[in-house]
Amino acid sequence: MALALRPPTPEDFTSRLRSPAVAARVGLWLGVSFGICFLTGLISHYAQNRGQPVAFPTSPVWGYRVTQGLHVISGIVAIPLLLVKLWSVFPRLFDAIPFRDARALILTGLERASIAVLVASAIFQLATGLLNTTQWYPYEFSFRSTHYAVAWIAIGALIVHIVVKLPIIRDALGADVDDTTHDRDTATQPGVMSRRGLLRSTWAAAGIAALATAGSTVPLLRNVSIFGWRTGDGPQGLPVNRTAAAAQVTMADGGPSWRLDVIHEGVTTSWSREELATLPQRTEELPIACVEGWSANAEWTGVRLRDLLDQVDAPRGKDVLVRSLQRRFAFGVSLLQDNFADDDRTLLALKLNGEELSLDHGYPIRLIAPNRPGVLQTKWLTSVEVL
Ligand SMILES: Nc1nc2c(c(=O)[nH]1)N[C@H]1C(S)=C(S)[C@@H](COP(=O)(O)O)O[C@H]1N2
Ligand SMILES: [Mo]
Repeated sequence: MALALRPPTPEDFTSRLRSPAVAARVGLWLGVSFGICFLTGLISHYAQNRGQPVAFPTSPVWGYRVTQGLHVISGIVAIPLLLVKLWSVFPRLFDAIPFRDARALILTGLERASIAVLVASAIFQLATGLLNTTQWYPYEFSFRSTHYAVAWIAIGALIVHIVVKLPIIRDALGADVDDTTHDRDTATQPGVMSRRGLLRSTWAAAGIAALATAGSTVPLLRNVSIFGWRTGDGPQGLPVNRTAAAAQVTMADGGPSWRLDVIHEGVTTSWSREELATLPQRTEELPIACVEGWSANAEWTGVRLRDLLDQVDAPRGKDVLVRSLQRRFAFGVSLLQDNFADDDRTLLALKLNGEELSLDHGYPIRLIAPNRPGVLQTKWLTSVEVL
């Protein structure tokens, strides 16, 4: 056989597996996972933005945990689906380009451009999302704003794609999997397996991907999820996201001279840990639901933020800003919209699962509020300011 150094042509792809019948079926579930990712991503973005016109709700306490878990699981499921989808349509990349027909050339160009945007943005979202769960940021841009912006591009390109392909999608989904009506002319040979076999393997791959990772957020799957990035464990029964060492906070920072400054109308009152411990201590079961794709429940004990605000006569309905001792990285401050500040379950925690809070979990004191992204559950507090 002569070795021809030329790009492939449609004649090189003869397998019947690569068909609209397969692409439409895998594409349907890929579309569903992207839809879930998009909606849950919007919720996460809304929850993290400051000063929302309609406040993000504080109930149910597990709400954000569920939407964030769904976001990560549907993103993981989308990875094998996207790979099979791209494989099934790959030969189309080498279709002849109608250079002689100006109108056809423009249409082909537009179609290819829209597919290029779709494929690029889909791969970008899944890749950056996956890197985010490993907490590896090998790029300069801000993850959140970029992942959010590209999400709109991806979902827009996806809608265009579905609208353009709707007739074929309808036909393909309405007919038997082995129907060949819309096959490419050169797809004439049986593949290495049946189309049904390929689909079954695809669903299995997606299911395994979900099971192997979902334990990071679904307690029942903790032992099954061999590739989970976080188990439910860690010091005091809860994983640590950023350690005190990484944030450059030491035990000395929270030593005897540590005070929590409570600032209201320009007046600062300072509270030692002992003084805070004399206020009524409340216990709440609340999750940490990390935007980086893990979550876990814990039992927190400490001072109700509202009780402390009452001590300085701060009225209800005010936003509150909390600041951390930490020297490096963002997340050192977070804003509680008034409904979070006034919620009875919002605590300044001194204890975790019955033990004195460890340094990595935010000693001397940390914020914990219901239905709140983990990234806003600020550790190592130094001040609480009524705005
Ligand atoms: N000051 C400060 N607080 C912080 C962080 C941080 O980097 N600095 N990380 C946040 C993130 S991303 C999460 S998920 C939770 C995790 O809390 P844990 O480490 O106690 O589990 O803390 C939050 N509080
Ligand atoms: Mo987080």
